[in-house]
Amino acid sequence: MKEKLEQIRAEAARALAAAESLQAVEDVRVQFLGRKGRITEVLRFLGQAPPEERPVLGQAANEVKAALAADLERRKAELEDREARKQAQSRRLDLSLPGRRPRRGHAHLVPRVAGQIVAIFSEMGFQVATGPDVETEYYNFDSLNTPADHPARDSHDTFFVKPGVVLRTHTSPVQMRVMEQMKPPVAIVAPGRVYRVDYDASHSPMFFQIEGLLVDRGVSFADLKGTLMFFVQRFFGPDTRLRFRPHFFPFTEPSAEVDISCAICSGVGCRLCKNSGWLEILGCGMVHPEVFRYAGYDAETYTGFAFGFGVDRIAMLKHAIPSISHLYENDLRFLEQF
Ligand code: 2U9
Repeated sequence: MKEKLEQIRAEAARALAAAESLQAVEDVRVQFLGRKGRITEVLRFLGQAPPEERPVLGQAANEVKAALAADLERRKAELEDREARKQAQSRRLDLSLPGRRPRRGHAHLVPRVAGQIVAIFSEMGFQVATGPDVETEYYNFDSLNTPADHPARDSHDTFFVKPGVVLRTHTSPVQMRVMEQMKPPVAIVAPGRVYRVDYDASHSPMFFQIEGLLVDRGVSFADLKGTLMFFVQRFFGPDTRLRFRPHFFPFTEPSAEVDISCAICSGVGCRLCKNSGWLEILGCGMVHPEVFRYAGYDAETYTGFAFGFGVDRIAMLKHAIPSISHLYENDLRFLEQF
């Protein structure tokens, strides 16, 4: 029986040395010290040994049991230590590795062009004004002399949030709010998003506008022309020509649409200008006296001009972009070109 114990101990030592995981160590424990384990089995036969040998054998069996338990603990600690080292090794900071370069973004074409336009008007002394995208019908239409039955007020053209409240269809309400707050002279540009129920190659339901307003004593249509000429030649180049065509807007009188000589062919005729030599870029006019009345300005004392353009359209003309959807589909292969 003693030899048997020695043999079991040797076997257990071999099994333990081969155990490469905590689970394998546990398996060895069950195999030798478990309820049906090899040592337990030996102890069960202790009763059959001659009585004088029993204390010696019992002690020997207990010693083997204790030694095996200690071996198991040691092996377990060894494996745990090895695992911890491996983990630490894999997390070690390698200062020789090349740094990861963060991908740098850049401003989207539309706000960038908006910034360039605003900068040109700032040079002329215009201040920047902003206002809410969600507007009352009063500020978006009524105060701008747009009659209740005007087609633009239809739900086919304007997004209604609830009765009397719309997504602004132009940034004109910003100028109206500024006029309510301050007396002339006023010289402001209002950049911002606007919304219209419209969707094709040249219209998006949301687009970016910049409008301008200048009010003072003695402001004339000539001042409007000079201001727009300065802007256009700065933005599109010094040889750019301007053409005013009579038009109608409820908030200005007289009103005009403005064309520039084609930025691509300089007026010779090309695909961009549909062979006309001209590109329509903005609308403008002298502020309607009725609009002054809503603002609380005396139309006998003050005159003013206003203008408005779509930044998207200007960006498209400058870079010969064929469809407005390119600007808002967020395809980086397109956006990264600018
Ligand atoms: C006030 C008084 C007058 C702003 C103006 C236009 C002409 C114009 C369009 C150009 C292309 C809008 O983006 S677009 O569709 N705008 O033609 N806007 S005059 O007139 C104002 C604004 C505010 C108080």
